Amino acid sequence: MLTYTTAGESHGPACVALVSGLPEGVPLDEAFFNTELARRQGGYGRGARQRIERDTVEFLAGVRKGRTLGGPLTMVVRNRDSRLDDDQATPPVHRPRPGHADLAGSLKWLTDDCRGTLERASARETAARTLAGCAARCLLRQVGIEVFGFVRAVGAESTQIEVTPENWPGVRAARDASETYCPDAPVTERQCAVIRQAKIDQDTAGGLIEAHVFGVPPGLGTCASWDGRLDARLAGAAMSIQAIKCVEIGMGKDVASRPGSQVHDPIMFDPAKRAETTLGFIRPRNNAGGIEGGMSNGMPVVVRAAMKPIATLLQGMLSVDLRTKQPERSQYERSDVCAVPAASVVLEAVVGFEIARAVLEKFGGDTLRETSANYRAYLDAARAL
Ligand code: EPS
Repeated sequence: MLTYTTAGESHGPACVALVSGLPEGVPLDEAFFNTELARRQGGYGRGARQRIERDTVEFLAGVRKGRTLGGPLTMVVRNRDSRLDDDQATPPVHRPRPGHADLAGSLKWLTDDCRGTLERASARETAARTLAGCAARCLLRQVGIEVFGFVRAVGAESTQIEVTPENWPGVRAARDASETYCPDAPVTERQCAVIRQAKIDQDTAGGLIEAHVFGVPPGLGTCASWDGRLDARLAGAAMSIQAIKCVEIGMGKDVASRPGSQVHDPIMFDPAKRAETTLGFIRPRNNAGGIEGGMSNGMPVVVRAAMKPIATLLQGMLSVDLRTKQPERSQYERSDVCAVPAASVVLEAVVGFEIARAVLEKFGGDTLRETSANYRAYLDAARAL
C-alpha cells in the first residue's frame, strides 16, 4: 500500500518525507519537486520566514539515477531558520493562540509551554507533504493523470471561473500569473487588497482552495467498504491540511438545497469518445465531482476546501496565561497574514497522493511496467463491455 510519513519541526533542522509503496521505475522529476516547493513558499500574504528559506528537495533513499528503486523513498527539505534549541530564538509560549493547536496540545502533552506543540503543528510540515505529493504525481503522470490546484477565494473575493479538461492549461497559465494563485486577474487584485487590509488591521485572511484531477480512469476507490471510498479518503486527506475546516467534493454543500434533478449528472453515450477516460459515457455536467458511490466515474475529480484565517494575530486575542490562569492577550509569533495560495499547492499534493494510492490499489505491480500494463488492460476490458 502507498503511504507516507512526515517528520520535522518548524524550526528544527529539516522537514522529512518517507514514502513507501511506490513501484520501481518511476521517473522522479527533480525540477518539478523544486517548482512545487517554490510555489508552496510563495503567494501574496506570506511572512518574513519565506525570505529566509530556499526550499529544495534532497533525495536520501529509494532512488537511483532519477528513478524509484521500489524501496522506501526518503526526501528532505533543510530548514535554514533552524533554532529549536535556542531559548532566546524560540522562547516558551504560555499564552495560547485561539484557533491554533497551542491549548489543546499543551493539555494533551501535560505542559504549560505550547512551544513543543506549535513546532510540529506548524504548516512548515507541508513542505514535506509537497514532496510526498510530487512523488505520487510523478507516478500519476505515467498513466496520464494530472492534478491542478488553485485559489478560488480569499475572504469573500471569489472567482466564478469554470475549469474543464479542455481549458485547464490556459487556466493554469492565468493562475501562475496571479500573486494569489487565482486564475482571474481582477479577482486577484481584490484578493490582494483583502490581504493588505488584514495586515493593516493586524488580522489574518482565509479562503477557498480547489483541486481538479484530469485523466482519472473509472473504478478507483470502492463502494464495497466504507474506508475504501475515494471521496472519503480525499476528504480525510484534504481535512488533514493545517487550518482546513471544510471539504467539498464537486457541488459540495449546495447539494443539500437543490432537487435531485438539478444535482445528479445525466448519463449519455458517445462512441466517438471511447478513447477518453469516460470510455464514452458523457456527462453534461460534473456536480458529482467525478465520484459516484465512492468510485471515480471517469470525469475529473474535484475537491474544494475552506481554510480558516491563520491563528497568529498581531493584535492578539483574548486568552489565558497557562501558568497563572489570568486573562492575557494571546502571544504573537512571526507568521503569515494569509497562506491560502500555499495551501492550494498542498491540496494538489495530498489529492495527488490519494489518487495515486487508489491507482496502485487497483492496478498494483512491483514495477511501473506492471502498473502501466495492468492499467491499459483494465481500460481495454472496460471498453470492450
Ligand atoms: C507558521 C508560522 C510561520 C510560517 C510557517 C507556519 O513560521 P515562522 O514562525 O518561522 O515565521 O511561515 O510556515 C512555514 C515556515 C512554511 O514554510 O510554510 C505556523 O505557526 O504554523
